[in-house]
Amino acid sequence: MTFPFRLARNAASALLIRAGFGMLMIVGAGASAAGAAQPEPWQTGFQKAATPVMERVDDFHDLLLIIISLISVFVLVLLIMVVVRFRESKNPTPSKTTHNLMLEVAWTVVPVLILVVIAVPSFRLLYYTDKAPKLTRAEVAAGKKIMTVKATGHQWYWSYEYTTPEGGKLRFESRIACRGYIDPENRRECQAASKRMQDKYARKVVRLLDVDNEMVLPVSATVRLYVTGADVIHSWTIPASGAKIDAVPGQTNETWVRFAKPGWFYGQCSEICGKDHAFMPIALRVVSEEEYQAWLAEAWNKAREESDGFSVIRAPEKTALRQAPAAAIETAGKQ
Ligand SMILES: [Cu+2]
Repeated sequence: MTFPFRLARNAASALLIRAGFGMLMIVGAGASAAGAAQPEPWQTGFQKAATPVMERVDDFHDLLLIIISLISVFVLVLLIMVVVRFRESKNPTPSKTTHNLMLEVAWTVVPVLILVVIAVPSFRLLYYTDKAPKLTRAEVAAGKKIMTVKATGHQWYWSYEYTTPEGGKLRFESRIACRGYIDPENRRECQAASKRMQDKYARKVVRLLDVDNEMVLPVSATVRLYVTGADVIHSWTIPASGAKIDAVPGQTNETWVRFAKPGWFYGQCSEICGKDHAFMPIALRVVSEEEYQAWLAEAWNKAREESDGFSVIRAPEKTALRQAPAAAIETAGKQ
């Protein structure tokens, strides 16, 4: 479902919101890591949509922008009319009218209709973000699968759980890489992180957004995200993905993402969760399928060695047994 407003986006959003900041945004755009989805200096609009969900969020935003702009202009015109036509000098004896049935029906019914126009696409979008869409036959034939990653919010870091193709399940912790350069201890942390980033990805560390172990996803894969909290309520979000979901202890919430292009995507915990709420960013690296498999193999090695905050939740052998109950029962029957 695509609104006809997609085409109008540049015209409407850019003109209404960004016009005055256009030049400043162009100047500011050069300041960030190339191609990364993160806030820009003087940014006023959304980050560029990277998933189908965010494209729809953009469309919905544009629809709302048009509606609220029309309402604002209408109210402004009414106000100017009142000020000009009914000013004291022009209209010395005001009317004592207190009721007008048609007018009162209209100003009740019209807002209700406007709300209905907003509610329909709003609910449609809400349900679209709720569950990963089923794969098409062509996608299944091409061997595509819906993969699942679980994110858990902790005071004050995130942890992620992945399943390897062999059935092993691993977990790793993802902690902020650089808080800032003022406090000497943080400065040392940032310098070390910057060196690590330079060696590994040939770029600087992004203050407040980069982490030690980033989440990694294959490009164009449909990823079901399970999100929960370990202690208090956190909220997992990456603005460019359109996913924003509460991490509630004792409950697993679900949403999904599918990134169209590789790159770095950033977000921050979005539910005030304690003193270091501002220091538990979400960093995601979207890579090709081959790079993803290589990363997963490396992650599994780290998990087995229990290094870098990686650990094994479930070894593959046990899972293989569990996945083949029929064969196990058959063997048991023959004995
Ligand atoms: Cu949090």
